Amino acid sequence: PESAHPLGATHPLALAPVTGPASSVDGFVRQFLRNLNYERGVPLSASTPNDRYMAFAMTVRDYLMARWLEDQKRQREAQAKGVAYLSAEYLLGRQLDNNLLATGLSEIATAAMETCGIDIDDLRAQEVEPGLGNGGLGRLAACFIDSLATLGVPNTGYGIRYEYGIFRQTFEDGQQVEQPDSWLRLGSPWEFPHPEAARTISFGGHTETYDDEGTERSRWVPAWNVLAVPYNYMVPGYLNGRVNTLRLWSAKATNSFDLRVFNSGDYEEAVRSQTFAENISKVLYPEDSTPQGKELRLQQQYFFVAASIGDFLASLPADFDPANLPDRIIFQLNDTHPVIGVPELMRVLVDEKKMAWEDAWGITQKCFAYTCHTLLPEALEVWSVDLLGRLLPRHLEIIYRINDEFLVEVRERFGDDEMRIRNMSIISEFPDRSVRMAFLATVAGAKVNGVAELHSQLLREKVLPDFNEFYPGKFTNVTNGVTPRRFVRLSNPGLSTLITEAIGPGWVTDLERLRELETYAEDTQFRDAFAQVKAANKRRLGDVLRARDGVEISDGHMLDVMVKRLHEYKRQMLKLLHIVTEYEGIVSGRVAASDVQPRTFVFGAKAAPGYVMAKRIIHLINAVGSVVNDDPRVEGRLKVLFPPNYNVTLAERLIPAADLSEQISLAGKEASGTGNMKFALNGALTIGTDDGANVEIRELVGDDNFFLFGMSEPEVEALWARGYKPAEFYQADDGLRRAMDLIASGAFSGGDKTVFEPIVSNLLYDDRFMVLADYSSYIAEQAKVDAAYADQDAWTRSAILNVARCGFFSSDRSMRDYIERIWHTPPVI
Ligand code: B1N
Repeated sequence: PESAHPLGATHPLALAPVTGPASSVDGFVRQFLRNLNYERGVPLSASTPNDRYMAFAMTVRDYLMARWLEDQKRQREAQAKGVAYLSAEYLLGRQLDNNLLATGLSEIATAAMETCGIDIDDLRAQEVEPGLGNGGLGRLAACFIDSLATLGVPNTGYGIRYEYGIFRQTFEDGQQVEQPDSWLRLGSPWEFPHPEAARTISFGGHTETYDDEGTERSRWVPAWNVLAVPYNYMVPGYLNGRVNTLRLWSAKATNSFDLRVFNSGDYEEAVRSQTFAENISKVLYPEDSTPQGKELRLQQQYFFVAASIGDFLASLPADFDPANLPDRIIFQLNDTHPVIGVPELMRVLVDEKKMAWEDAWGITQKCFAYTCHTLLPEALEVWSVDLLGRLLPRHLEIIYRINDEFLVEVRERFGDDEMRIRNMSIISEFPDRSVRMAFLATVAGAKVNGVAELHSQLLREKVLPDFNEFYPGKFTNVTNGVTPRRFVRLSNPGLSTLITEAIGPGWVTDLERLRELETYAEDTQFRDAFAQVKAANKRRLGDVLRARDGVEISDGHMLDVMVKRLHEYKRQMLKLLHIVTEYEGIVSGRVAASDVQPRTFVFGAKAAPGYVMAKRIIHLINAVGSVVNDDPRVEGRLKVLFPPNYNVTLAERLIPAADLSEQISLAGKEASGTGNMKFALNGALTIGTDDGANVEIRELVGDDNFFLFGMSEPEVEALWARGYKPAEFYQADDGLRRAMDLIASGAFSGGDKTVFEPIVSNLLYDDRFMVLADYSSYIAEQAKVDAAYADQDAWTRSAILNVARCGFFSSDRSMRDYIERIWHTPPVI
């Protein structure tokens, strides 16, 4: 029986007020030593750094525990509507500092460790970040759950506990080599496994019909099962005592696998099938934007979505009427990866709860909403009917019926317009019969949103125009955001102090208040202080890069940073052509090195392991870097740094140190970008195209504080329509020709002309992302950047205005937009 007490015990001793350890240095030390002794089983004197990190993290955890238990209980009892965020990725970053911040314990904890002779920075360094995502999409999910906890909105984040997250990138001879990311090797203090709450997830088999007291019904007779074991993680709000839950599922073999040992006597086979089951949550697919349609990926998707939907339904009271589901839950689909949840909910309602199809469909259409994160056609997920039918035969039937009924409605509206029917069908026939998951999500979702204004507009007009016409009002925009807790308050303590001294601490949860900094942009003292923070951040970054990679950042250099996944549409090649152009100018003698504005170009980028062109580009960046960095003629005025294994932890040091943010995708290709927001909020100026959320950044900060270049999306379309011939741009621009020729000459490959030839010829004869077309405009704008940087004080003023005007990009604002336009889930106080 549930007691009134959050800790659940009816024993009189447990009825004392629920508190964590005492919020004092002594209280912290006591709990730390208790954890060290009783949880790690070691005395302080014999403890390892990992013991100390684990005990420390557990201590921070202990302060959150009572609130967490209270919130779980409250959310059960309040019966308020909540958000189930379904995401295959959560790129969380390190947890320790975030949890210290959320509890307000930093000072006490630091002092407590001092009394134990422990440097808290050594503990921080122990933590391996959970890299359970590829890039922007996964990091966005992490920002969103942080904001929901901070706003006090009931939310469970659902996802997969990959045993191996995004690979660790190393370079060998300048080329990317992937290493497994065994982030769990030393154990994680932040997770709570609940094997007793495991859910059984079925796959394969066939369907059959049966007579259910006069009604013909379908049912699924699956062939095999796996267990989904939930691991819970705390998601604390910022200084508000709220703790939501992130529930990640781990695959385990069911007993039926073990039973085979008895039945067949084939021990090896039994172990093999166990391994097979547990493979499902073994590794994150390292593809960003280009899913490969692999069977294991579909297994992962169904595995976590079925477990999550089942978990939510099981949390409802036994007498809950499923007709009321839309009053209690919204399942937010983070891209198409969880869309198999749509037929899953239908299956549960129709086959298991015996609901009429029409009723179940009405409910389902209210319980899901879909966020699209891309415009690239190759990124729109499709599953072959073959594969889907083999793995999830009942779900395929359900999808067919959804589609049949949908197409009947389309015919009613538009008549027998076969072209339109073909274009709108959830099932596509060519090249193979397959299910278009974005279409399924659009038909099922109460709302469909893009992630920036331009992206949402293109989604309506170019990607899903027929659907937009068919469902007026279904499409909406919610511009992405980033959490100011991690990406300003934690990552940029110097700037945070400066801001708080100027306008008070309220900005951390009300980021629009940064506007109050506008007047400070005119204040010389403030500008000096701001510039000093930037310089200090560069030194902090220098310390990190020296320790991790043995490289130095030169004093007085502009820090020009491009960090994001390596993809041709993002155009790291354009950045590289700029560097080669500068270098070529110096070595050809046309430009005196002393006339070059000193710059350090920093890249951070992982390439999908199977993306050959992306890996070649990484190789070329490294090759150019080693030549440029070692050439005495450059006099150290140009430097290229490419620290390997860019991740959240490195981002937190890099972004606050940057002067210039490179956001240079081909217009119409980057859905939003979120790195762009992080840089602007940390006082970097942007050089960027009119793409994704850059458009909104520029509108807010003003043209004078943004370096715009390149074709607009309509200009891109027009150039395609005219017929794009990149070689013409090569012929027409001397700088471009010299840069390309220098690469082709083997200057960066020890004279070998073959190594980078595929890059050069791809640009000359294909260039899908129009690097050459935007080159001259980019170079011209970079000259303006140099000129602007020469006036340090004016630059700093612009940087302050960037910070002051980008409060809009808080993920708190994104969450409020979702709540108002899509979810209708007010905070529960
Ligand atoms: O999602 C981010 C956006 O800011 C970026 O512009 C966008 O590129 C990114 C398949 C994706 N879109 N699609 C993916 C990731 C993994 C995968 O397996 C697709 N990531 C984005 C947040 O909205």
